[in-house]
Amino acid sequence: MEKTFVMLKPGVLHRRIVGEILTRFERKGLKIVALKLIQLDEARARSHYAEHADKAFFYDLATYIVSGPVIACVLEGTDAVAMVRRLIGPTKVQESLPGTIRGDYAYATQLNIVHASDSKASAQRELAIFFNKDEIYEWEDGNAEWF
Ligand code: 3AN
Repeated sequence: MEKTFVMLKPGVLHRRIVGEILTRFERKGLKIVALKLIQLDEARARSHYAEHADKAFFYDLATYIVSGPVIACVLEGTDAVAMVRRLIGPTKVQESLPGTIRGDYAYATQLNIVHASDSKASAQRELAIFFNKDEIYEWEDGNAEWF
């Protein structure tokens, strides 16, 4: 079992589609082990996107991500990092195919709806920015064998 970090960006709340997006992950069989609504401050936003600090789009990205609350989430499943990346689709909206979350819901790369960790190491780093250990629940899954 592997954990990955997912964040629904502010536009998801504005568009009232939190449930729709979470449903995509649940339907696939991923298990929610942590979930919260949170307003990021600048420090946490910078920490989360630290690898992009020198990019041209960093200011706009950091401004957008603190513009309203986000939904932070830890999902668990076999190969969860790669599975979630497949479900959300590529970063660039021109490359995200219909059927993926970005392909279905995002029109601009800057506002590409969701963030998901791109490696196991990123997942560990990112989930620790958003959650304390006691906010991640190792609950027994009655459907575990089915998945
Ligand atoms: P991903 O979110 O798919 O892991 P990253 O980590 O390369 O992609 O980029 C982080 C975020 O920065 C993206 N989700 C997107 O909002 C924004 N971003 C990435 N590339 C661009 C770009 N070329 N122009 C504008 N925004 C971008």
